[in-house]
Amino acid sequence: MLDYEVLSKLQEEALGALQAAADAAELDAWRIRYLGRKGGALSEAMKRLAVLAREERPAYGQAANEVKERLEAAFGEREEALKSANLRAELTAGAVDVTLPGRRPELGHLHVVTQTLRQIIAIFGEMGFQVYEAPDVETDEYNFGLLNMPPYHPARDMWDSFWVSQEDQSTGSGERLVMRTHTSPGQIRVMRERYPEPIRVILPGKTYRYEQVSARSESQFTQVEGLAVGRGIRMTDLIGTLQAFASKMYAAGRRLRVRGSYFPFTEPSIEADMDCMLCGGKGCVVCKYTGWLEVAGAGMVHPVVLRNGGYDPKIYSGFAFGFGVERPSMVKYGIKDMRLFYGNDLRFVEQFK
Ligand code: FA5
Repeated sequence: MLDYEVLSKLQEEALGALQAAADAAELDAWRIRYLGRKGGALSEAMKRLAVLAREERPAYGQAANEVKERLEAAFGEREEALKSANLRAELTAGAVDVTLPGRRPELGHLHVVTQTLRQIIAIFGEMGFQVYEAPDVETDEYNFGLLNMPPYHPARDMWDSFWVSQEDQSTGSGERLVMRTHTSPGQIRVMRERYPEPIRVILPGKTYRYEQVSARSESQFTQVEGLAVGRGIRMTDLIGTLQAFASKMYAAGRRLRVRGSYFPFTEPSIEADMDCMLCGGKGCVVCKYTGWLEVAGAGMVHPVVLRNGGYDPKIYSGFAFGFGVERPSMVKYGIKDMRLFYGNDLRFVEQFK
């Protein structure tokens, strides 16, 4: 074979092998095999210079150099091409399709008791009742004393209480503090703030009782207190208000029953029951098999309480009521166990979106 033919054959073979090199390692192996200084195919071909006739050497040397330059240039191009192909592959593999629709994060929603509470507030709002908020932690005096239950009054036993501390740290008054057992202490706070104006307010909030938790009772529950004070307010205003509320809150035709009762801070006192929607009046665990659900305690504000609030009972009269929110929610949504409300079971909570 002629010397030049050896060179062109070498070039042809090397260029073919270069196209077959598919990654950096194969490319490097190619470089060593063809362009390596020691033992590389081109270096070996250069060695022929030594055996060629003197006049043939320049032309052969030039031809070998041209092959070398061509191979180096081809190597550079192949290296670039492989690098950009690799980069493209990496980008495609990790590609994010920004045109795909996103996943919606779960949105929170109001708890069923909060929803019911808001409906209650809206209904009383339409009847002209303002919302007044009173503290969750009360003094013994507000929770009991000013509501006509002096210390050691037997009626205090009606409410099993969570006592917080032996004394009011903020005032150092030495008074006992209690988690309010009902929203009624707010009555005194509103009267003392609003005197001598007429009052028509509701006081919603959490209440706390040291009680056995059951299907119909919780140790922490929500109450809505109502208070109206003015001149010439009567029992019929109270019953009418409760009836109007019941017919707006529940489907028309709901029955409301009023019976005499006792609360130290109202005189006379009543309790309002609603027919049990859960069993249709037949009797179930929630209505204690009576067919009726006790929904509210109420009455005409006791003269002692009016006086404690600053209103002269010879001039003013008033009515008050207090009811739980959980029990009406049970009636409205057919919930058979009060413990579900605060049991932290999302399967329950998410039914009321
Ligand atoms: C009272 O708490 C009085 N303060 C209500 C009142 C206000 C009477 C103004 C007169 C004038 P009673 O203890 O009955 O009353 O509670 C009122 C309502 O709270 C009950 O009818 C019931 O719906 C709800 N309730 C009472 N105890 C619980 C409990 N453990 N769990 C859930 N709801 C309760």
